[in-house]
Amino acid sequence: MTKPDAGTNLLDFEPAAQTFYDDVVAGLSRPERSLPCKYFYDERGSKLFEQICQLDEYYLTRTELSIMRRHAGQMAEQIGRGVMLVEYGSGSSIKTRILLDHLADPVAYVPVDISRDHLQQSADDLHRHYPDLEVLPVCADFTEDFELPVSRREPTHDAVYFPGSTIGNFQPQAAQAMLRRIVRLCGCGGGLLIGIDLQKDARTLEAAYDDSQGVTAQFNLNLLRRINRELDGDIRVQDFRHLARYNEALGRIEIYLVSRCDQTIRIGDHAFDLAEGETIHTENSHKYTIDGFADLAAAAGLTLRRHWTDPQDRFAVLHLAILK
Ligand code: AVI
Repeated sequence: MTKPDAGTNLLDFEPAAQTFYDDVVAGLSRPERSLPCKYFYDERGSKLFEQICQLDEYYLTRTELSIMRRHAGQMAEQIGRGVMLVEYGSGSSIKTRILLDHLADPVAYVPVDISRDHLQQSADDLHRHYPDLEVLPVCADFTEDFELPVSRREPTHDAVYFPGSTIGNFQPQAAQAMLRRIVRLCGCGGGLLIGIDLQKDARTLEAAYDDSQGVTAQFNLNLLRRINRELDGDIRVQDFRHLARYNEALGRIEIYLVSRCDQTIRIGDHAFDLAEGETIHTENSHKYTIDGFADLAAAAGLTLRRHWTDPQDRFAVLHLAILK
């Protein structure tokens, strides 16, 4: 771990080498086969995700942005003066800038991301845009514990900004563990500003995750391409199709790869027999109610202070406080 001295020097927690192969073999060996969604984001996957964010059917990104544009002043007021703002994600987005433009005298901005190159580049961009703001990037996996850097000026408090409804990709228990980690990181007086996708009709949700241009299908199938390339796999990608369905009881979109035929796939030394119609579960995207999320957060030590939604109540941004 190296400590930064100034500017955008990177604080590096050297995340453990990813165990892509082990995770894939373990997931495909389960009776209900699955693959972790964190592996979607190789170079092509990240580009496809950017395309998804522009799709008509994928209302999430533009809706969150509209909420930020409309209410950033109130959000900044809630967060308070003299904050060290810690963002989960690399912070190159318009949303971050909208928030920073409204904050009163922020002491430092700390983007946290596992992708070192992307993080350094977006931190440098941000530093150019806000030359008076201390930018202290941290390369770390925010699903694990990490330490905050020391800023030149002492902040009055720390707050985490976690946009994009990424929390929805975690099972509620894991989401709660992450909220507890935020409470430990920021301590008393700290806060959290978080974007969550709200529960709604299955049709709107399923269209958002199975778009008419097939971009989300390509995003899902790209995981198989990545396995072939990086793990010496022989998977015939055309022998799988994308499936997205809303599980109303669990309040989540579930994404699967469905085998189009009986087949054997080989990955390194392992072989897996799949029957026609058999599924590999690749992602969950949980949809919350405001009250449901507030309860989850309360059990982790966070109190809902205020929230903002769009006129159709599709998406919400919540401010939660860590009480003394
Ligand atoms: C990153 N995450 C919030 C997206 C979501 O909506 O759950 C990932 C995604 N998967 C398919 N489309 C978008």
